[in-house]
Amino acid sequence: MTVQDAVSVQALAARLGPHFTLGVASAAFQIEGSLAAGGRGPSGWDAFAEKPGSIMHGHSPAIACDHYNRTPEDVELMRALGIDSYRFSLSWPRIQPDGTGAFNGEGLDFYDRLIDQLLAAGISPMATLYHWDTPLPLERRGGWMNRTTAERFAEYCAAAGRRFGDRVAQWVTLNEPVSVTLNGYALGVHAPGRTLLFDALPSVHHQLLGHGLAVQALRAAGVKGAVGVANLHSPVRPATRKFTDRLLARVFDLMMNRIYADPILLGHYPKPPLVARPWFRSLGKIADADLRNIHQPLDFYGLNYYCPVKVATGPGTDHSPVGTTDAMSRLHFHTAAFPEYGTTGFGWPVAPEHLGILLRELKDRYGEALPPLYITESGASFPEPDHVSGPIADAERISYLAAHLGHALAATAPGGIAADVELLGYYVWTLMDNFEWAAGYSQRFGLVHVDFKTLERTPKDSYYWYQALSRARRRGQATEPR
Ligand code: IFM
Repeated sequence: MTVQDAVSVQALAARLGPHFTLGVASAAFQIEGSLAAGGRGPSGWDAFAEKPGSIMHGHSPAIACDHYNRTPEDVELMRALGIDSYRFSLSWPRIQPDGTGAFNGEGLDFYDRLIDQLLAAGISPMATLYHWDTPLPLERRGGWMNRTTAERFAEYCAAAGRRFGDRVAQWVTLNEPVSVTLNGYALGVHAPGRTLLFDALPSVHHQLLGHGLAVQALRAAGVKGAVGVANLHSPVRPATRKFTDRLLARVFDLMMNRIYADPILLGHYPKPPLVARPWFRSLGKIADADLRNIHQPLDFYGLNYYCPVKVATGPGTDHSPVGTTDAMSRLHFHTAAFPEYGTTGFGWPVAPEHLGILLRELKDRYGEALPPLYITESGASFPEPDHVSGPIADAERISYLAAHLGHALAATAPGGIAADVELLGYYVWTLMDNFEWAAGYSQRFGLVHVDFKTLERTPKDSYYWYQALSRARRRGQATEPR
């Protein structure tokens, strides 16, 4: 760690309240491997990943980080890291292989062990119920395009609540429904690989309904923990002041952010600008009863933030290494670069100040309806070698994390631009390098390097930086006058 990093650690630690949660986040499909072991059923992602050309370099998720077999080692890495909380996801097809009917004892046992190991290590479990691995039999029946998936999801959540509800501190129903709809059903770059464009909108409504039914199912199961959701929010900016750029930016903001947050927090869908209404036709007429189900009181709101998005008129290319699809070229708009910012390995702009601005925007939009908030994901990939013989000097990641956490704290501190937002914690995406969906193993987001040949874990400098932050905070608390 450089002198500068050590200074940033002390400065940041001094600004963390005594109850502020520091955590790391992950997802089952990205780390577990053992896809056919322990009675797990296949998911839509298993099938998608087998299709030639769907995953960069033909990488396979079959082993990933082998976390299923290396859980104690990974929990020990987290204990030594000094985090308060670990956000992981339960794999639906590991718990209920067909997505309906019988539950899989071995799958339930696996998560029992994980949760117990976390608690023994002094780490509080935050469990996400859905991080994109829909059981394949349900995906074959239309997945989230089929309304009954929402009901199946709530049944599985009830079972998870009954089994783990005595020990899980926070429950996240869905992770980033926007990524599922946009990448999976609209553009086809993620599972299930459908290219429905605006006709994918029913998958929004059914996921939201699944969320609302799951919240009720968890509470009916008597879970002790807090219940929330994790939405990806990307502040949207028009490429120019031109009327069409501004109009399309409004439409994109609606598709990216508001169509998920508004029904959950306000109980209604946002109204598209008049000229764009035909694009939203496939959402259909929404029953009031559905909106009531979706609009459940939440204990917290999970915010995943990576970068802002710039929108420009006309079809074009996107800026991720996953590439452009034919579907994108049929749209009336495209995302454009932010030349003023540096970029991550994914080509995403590094714009930490937008996190503060976003927190302000959320409070302006939702006011009292915005629950206390966790940043449930924040992190960056940078090009790093596949094989290492010692810690990686990942200064860019340290400065990314320090800047994002710093901006979030500054914005929510007294006198900050979002001082009225109650910020409860920050989860780094992610503990260790893992299977980054369609980008395979090409994007390394971890605090810990994983050699995907040997599966050896090597903490990076950023791991030691986050560890120092956690320790400095604890030291500060110990000397704080009561
Ligand atoms: O890896 C993903 C994660 O699964 C969901 N949020 C964004 C991350 C980085 O792309």
